[in-house]
Amino acid sequence: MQLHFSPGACSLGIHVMLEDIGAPYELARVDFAKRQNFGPEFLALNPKSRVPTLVRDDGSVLTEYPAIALWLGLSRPRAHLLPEDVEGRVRAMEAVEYLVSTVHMLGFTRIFRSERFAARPEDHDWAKERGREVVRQGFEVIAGTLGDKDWIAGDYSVADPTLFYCAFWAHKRLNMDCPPAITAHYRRMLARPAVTRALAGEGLEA
Ligand SMILES: N[C@@H](CCC(=O)N[C@@H](CS)C(=O)NCC(=O)O)C(=O)O
Repeated sequence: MQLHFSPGACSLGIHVMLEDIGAPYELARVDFAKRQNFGPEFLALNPKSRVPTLVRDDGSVLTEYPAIALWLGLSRPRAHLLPEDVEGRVRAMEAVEYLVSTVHMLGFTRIFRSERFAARPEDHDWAKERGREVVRQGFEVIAGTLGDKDWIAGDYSVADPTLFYCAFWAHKRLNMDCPPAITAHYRRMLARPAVTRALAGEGLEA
């Protein structure tokens, strides 16, 4: 497998899952500053210009974070990245979907890429504040799901590295105050060797 990633992007969550699985994989860095994700080589792989992009061992390409997470969980059952039961599986994917499509795409993206949400520079602060509201609300929802559990779906699952990349952005990039359950989950993730290896592999500090 080959993971196309950008350091510290949402691909970090998939990177952690690959480390959890422990099967061989390669990393292919996509340099956003050089707009490599809009270059012909990358577009031939993923016309959506996005990471994570996963090239599987048969050469086929899988895109969209939730689909990649689901495929990794289903195709590597021995890694236990999805709960055994149907209810546990859909709950794990419910959290993945919410974190990626709402907390990330409608929250963090408003903060990091305000120009995509407000054309006029004078409106960028408004877009960023709205993004922070979405993230705050999203973290409250996920903190409620966590309750006093260690992991979102009961056992550790693909939902946890997904919350991790969001919490990494909140703690390391934005210095945001997060609900205690989110910060405790973030610390639990940082204590996992797979997370240490993924961060090191991207040249990031915990
Ligand atoms: N819907 C995609 C979104 C992924 C996404 O937005 N990735 C960001 C990095 S966190 C990206 O590739 N951004 C490049 C860009 O916006 O130009 C997914 O679920 O994988």
